[in-house]
Amino acid sequence: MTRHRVVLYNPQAVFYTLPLALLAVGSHLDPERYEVVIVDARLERDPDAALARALDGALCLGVTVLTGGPIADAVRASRFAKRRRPELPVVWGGWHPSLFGRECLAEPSVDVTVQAQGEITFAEICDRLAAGAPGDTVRELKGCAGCAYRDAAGAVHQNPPRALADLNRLRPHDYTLLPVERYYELKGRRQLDYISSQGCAFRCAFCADPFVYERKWVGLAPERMGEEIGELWQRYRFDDLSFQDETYFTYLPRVAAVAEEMLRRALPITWAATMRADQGDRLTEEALALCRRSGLRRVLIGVESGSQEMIDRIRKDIKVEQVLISAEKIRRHGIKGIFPFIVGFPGESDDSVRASLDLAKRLRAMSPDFETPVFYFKPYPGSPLTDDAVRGGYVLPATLDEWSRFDFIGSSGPWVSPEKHRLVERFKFYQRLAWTPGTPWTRPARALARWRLRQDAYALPLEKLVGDWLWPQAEMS
Ligand code: B12
Ligand code: SF4
Repeated sequence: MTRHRVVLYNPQAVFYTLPLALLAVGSHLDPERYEVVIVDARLERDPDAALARALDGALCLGVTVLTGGPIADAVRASRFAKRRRPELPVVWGGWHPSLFGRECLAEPSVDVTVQAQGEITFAEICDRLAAGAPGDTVRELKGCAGCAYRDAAGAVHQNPPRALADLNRLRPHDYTLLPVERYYELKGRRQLDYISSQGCAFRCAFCADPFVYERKWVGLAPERMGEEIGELWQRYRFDDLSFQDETYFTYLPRVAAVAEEMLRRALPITWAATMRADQGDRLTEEALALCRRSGLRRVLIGVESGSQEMIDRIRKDIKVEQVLISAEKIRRHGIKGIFPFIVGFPGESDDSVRASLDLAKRLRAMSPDFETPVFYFKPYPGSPLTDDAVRGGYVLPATLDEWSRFDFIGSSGPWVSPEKHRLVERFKFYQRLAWTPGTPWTRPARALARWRLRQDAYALPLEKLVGDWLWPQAEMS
């Protein structure tokens, strides 16, 4: 039987999380029929040369695309592939093509876009491409659920969506498709990324997940996770496992069962995952202790706002008290916490921003192991808040080129006045200075920063001017 080569491309970026999306779609292809080659531009000195080598004789190219910066390299790589092999079908999947499946097809180098969960859709696309006549292939995608495509005459077709499949029916992720040790080197630690669920049952109004996965959630069974994690540890000897699930603590009995699976195998690892404040509140002391014993070292709990009114407006469906209860619980168990906040929601009052900074202060002071990054609201597409902003006159990018410049990490949207921006930036600086361990020389500056935070006194920020001058690239959060 001919084995077709399928090339998967991860665009350039400045972070080194394993390309789990490509691992997922690549692993689900039948290895008897397909040879999967993953080209991760983050690992290549010359990504074009690596892509050119891989594309020779390939059946198709798949590219994973997040909204923002990665789009530019995704377009560049797709055009490069088309220049070399004009007849080669180029398939885009991931969050941006899930939100803008038809619009992405305005780019001539993209033939097909996949929406939401990609494994089964991509396998069907590859099967159809492998069965079709060369050069005639893209027309064969009529009726293939979960994708949109451009036919040979240039017309765009959107096929019906595909139902979310139970992850336990999909093939296990084949990490041998990746040079895992290279990622360890780049991360500077033996940390393995792993995903155990897809989708999310909640409805936060700033998030695209409810739109893309329609508030559905699917997760791997604990027994399968125990087996996979055990085997992965035997092969890759990682020290830390990073769960990339949207909300890992969704089903608490599953979380406890996975912890038991890890303990049963006596894996010498730590792990980190995401938790909602309501889930932390419901989690029993015994279950948390079990997680801790199995290696839980850190949870990320999205707080978003310190104002209950704003929390309700963004439909986070948590209570401020639940944040504090969860924080106190994890502190008692010696677990680290990251509590991200978002300020600058459209129409957000000064009082609401103050309430967020106050809660961030309170959490930060609870434990040296707590971090409280503060981000500005970004109207990422696919969320009700973004739709409201657009109705209110906010103009979203229209082309892929504009979308590729849509990362406003570190900058604020139009809903933050210059005064508010100044206040938040000063607050972030003094929080960092106050709680980051330093040398004896910086002790007076740290004491002054704590005093400033207690008094909310951020005028004449001389320390910040010096800090910005010395470390112009300091962390943006
Ligand atoms: C790890 C992660 C990161 C990492 C690295 C991202 C990376 N490229 O690897 C870091 C920390 C750097 C990061 C940064 C950011 N992230 Co992030 N991140 C994630 C996270 C937690 C996991 C991604 C993952 O590996 N998923 C596992 C895989 C299996 O799922 P998947 O990506 O959805 O892939 C499936 C389908 O999409 C599809 N598919 C995907 N690619 C392809 C390709 C082909 C060819 C096919 C056929 C199918 C296909 O099939 C896959 C299997 O079903 C997701 C949430 C999540 N759980 O997905 C958020 C998420 C992707 N991040 C998001 C955001 C908003 C950000 C940030 C802007 C900052 C922030 N405040 O969080 C930045 C900047 C991103 C950027 N523009 O560069 C959003 C994306 C929104 C969007 N429109 O793109 C998500 C969805 C979180 C959310 N709910 O809002 N992120
Ligand atoms: S922010 Fe988190 S909890 Fe809320 S809908 Fe998105 S993924 Fe779910």
